[in-house]
Amino acid sequence: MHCSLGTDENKANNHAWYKATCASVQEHVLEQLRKTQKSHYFNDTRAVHYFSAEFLMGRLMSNNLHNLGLFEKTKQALLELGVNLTDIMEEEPDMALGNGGLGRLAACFIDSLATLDFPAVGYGLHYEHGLFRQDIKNGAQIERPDSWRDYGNPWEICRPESIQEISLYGYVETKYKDNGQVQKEWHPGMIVKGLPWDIPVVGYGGKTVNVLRLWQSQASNYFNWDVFNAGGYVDAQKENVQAETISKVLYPNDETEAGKQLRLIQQYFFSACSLKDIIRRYKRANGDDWKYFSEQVVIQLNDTHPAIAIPELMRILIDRAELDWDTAWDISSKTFAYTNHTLLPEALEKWPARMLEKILPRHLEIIYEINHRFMEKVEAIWPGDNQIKQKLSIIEEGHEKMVRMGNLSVIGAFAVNGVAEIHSALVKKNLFPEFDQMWPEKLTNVTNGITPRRWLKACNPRLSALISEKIGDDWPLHLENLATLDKYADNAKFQKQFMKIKHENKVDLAKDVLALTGITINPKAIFDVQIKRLHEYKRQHLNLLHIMALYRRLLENPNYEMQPRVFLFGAKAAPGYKLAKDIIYAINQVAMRVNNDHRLKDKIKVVFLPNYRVSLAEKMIPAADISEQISTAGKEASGTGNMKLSLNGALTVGTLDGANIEIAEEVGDENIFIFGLTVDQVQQLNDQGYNPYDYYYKNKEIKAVLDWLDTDYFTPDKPGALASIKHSLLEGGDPYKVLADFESYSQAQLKADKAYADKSLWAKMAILNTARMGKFTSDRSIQDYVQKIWKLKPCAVE
Ligand code: GP0
Repeated sequence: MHCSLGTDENKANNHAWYKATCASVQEHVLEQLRKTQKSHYFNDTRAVHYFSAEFLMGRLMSNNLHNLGLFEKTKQALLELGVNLTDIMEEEPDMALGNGGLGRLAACFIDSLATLDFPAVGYGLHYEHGLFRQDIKNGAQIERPDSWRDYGNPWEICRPESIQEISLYGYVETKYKDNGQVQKEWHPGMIVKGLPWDIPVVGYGGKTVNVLRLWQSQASNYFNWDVFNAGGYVDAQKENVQAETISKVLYPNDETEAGKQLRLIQQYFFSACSLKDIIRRYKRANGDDWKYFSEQVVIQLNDTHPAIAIPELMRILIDRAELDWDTAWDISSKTFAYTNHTLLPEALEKWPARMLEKILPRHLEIIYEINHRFMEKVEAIWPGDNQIKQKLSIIEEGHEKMVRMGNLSVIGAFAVNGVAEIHSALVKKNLFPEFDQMWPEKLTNVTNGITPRRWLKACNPRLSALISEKIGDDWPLHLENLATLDKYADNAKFQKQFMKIKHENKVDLAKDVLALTGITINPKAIFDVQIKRLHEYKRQHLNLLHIMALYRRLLENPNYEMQPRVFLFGAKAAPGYKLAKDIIYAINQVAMRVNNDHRLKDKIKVVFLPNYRVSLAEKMIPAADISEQISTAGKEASGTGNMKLSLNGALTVGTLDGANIEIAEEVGDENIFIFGLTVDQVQQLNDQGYNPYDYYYKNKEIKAVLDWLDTDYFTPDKPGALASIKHSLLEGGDPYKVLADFESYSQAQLKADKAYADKSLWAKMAILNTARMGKFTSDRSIQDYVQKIWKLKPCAVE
């Protein structure tokens, strides 16, 4: 505090204490960072470079303290100074540089990479504004800018010595060398500087500290008279993007592509800066010899967002290093691997060829060449089959020519993985079957995971202490050891301890809920939690319809038997996603009515917690009894919240989708409430022609709750304000089969209700969930990547 803030403990507020604590922790972090870099350098290690447009890091203080093994010491030290660590941790803003699952997965992965001592660098964008802050006004979502760096970020280090420059716009000149060979030269119209910020990533145990390197864009004073004279500059100006705007803001769309130029520029900007950074490091060790590049470097593309790195590396190898195409392709295609995160067609990125031509003219040429050569391969396998060519081509011909980044990624990568068994199977079967046929080894699965350091040890200290008391304290590194808890599942004393902790966590959350919303909830009620981005396929509206059905049952029969239940939601909607926002509004309107209806005697409460984010998840997850994982089968690639909740002893009510299937395999069918159509049944229903009206007319309850939405019962001043939901489920065709799954969902909920009434049974089930989640540590995911794809060796750090 004295040395870095120039302030005094007598006048320090919580924020100053927070900053001072960071500064003293950072000393330890940086010492290990230095040792790690030295060790990687001297051992000349192969490293993975995780390219991701998103890293949803959340807060770092608690995580760094736990991983350094300094949490208790720091807590004590501060206590002696009269300061409460938990309070000052609340001063830290979340690093919300991501939308949801994809970005949080990247954060869990770099934690595991450091923990397992693998040489790894995370590469991404240093957004000035992360995911928007969500306020709720009169029930509706309002977006406010997120300003996570307003008071500085004590963890990050600016590295002006490693600035990179990247090019945009302009034109390509064709030249002929003396030997008659063609040489291409890109004359850019604009040059942008990339300034790297390093966030140290502390492995558990505090040995390896890797870095997450995030690029901030800056203007350069470059003005290209060449391009101007050739008429290209005017073009570039027309679409000119101020350099500083490139890293200004994270696109707030989860799983949809806006097709915006700035987004493409963001993708190219961070991919190109990162590649240059990698190549600079490689050359320092290997000079101009490219022979060892793909032995030293593997690049993982987190979705197609950084796929433009493929033609960028090809450009560097051909135009700059002057390698021939085959040599360049051999290097490039041994360097990249690609993770697919979704089958939703609206999330598969495509860029208009015209846009690429304007912004990255040379890259478009290279993409055409990659495609041309690939089409020859296709012709050799399927001679004369134009349909297959059309399907596999990187270029989609239509009234507007599009570049398909998914196809480019599969063609340009040596490995492609889905994120859960079922998802990977569907990637092979439905998304890329011909690619699978061409390269039977290329497509594979790596089931997602979560870091148990953040998602159990740090966020649930009570349960962590109990577990350590029973099975020792190496479970954060060996999560499979949780299986030892199995033998306590029937132990009455352990059940009591386990459920007492759950209760205390619920009491804590109830306080937060009161402070945040003014709603009083009863910690004895079932805490039923659905936390994830708001999306039709995730079906928060199925949950809502069921809540309304329960409400109706209670009104019709005041003696209707059920355990008191608190339904807790946390979800942000993309600002332009109208129906998603309508669903948030509906949840809040139903909440208002239900929470104030004294006839219900608090049997149901509904709470929508505003501004769901990592730090709020850390409070909700330890307090959850029920985990809602209710996506339409086939739509949720994996899910990762499902793993966090189950690990903390919540029971899943879920469909056979994504990683739920593997969770069910682990915990056993008797410890999970599975419902709904399977992937195959959804397919059948679609084939035979799905008609949501069948369910509407057949099931009285469905009809009643849908019709209820049309009235003014929940929106007294505005009749019909909730009608869009009903509309989407009837005239809209109910694309996500909400009505088809309603009855089975309702049954599963009834089962859960009955199970909760049996305290000992519930405790047993909850314990078995925690005990059987070992598979879902991100350490296992990383080991899978290392064995199947990255082929890394750990590198010990002093
Ligand atoms: C998938 F395609 N996911 C996308 C995307 O654009 N954003 C995103 O967050 C998610 C999946 O929906 C997931 O199923 C998955 O677990 C996660 O990526 C990580 O693989 C939601 O948790």
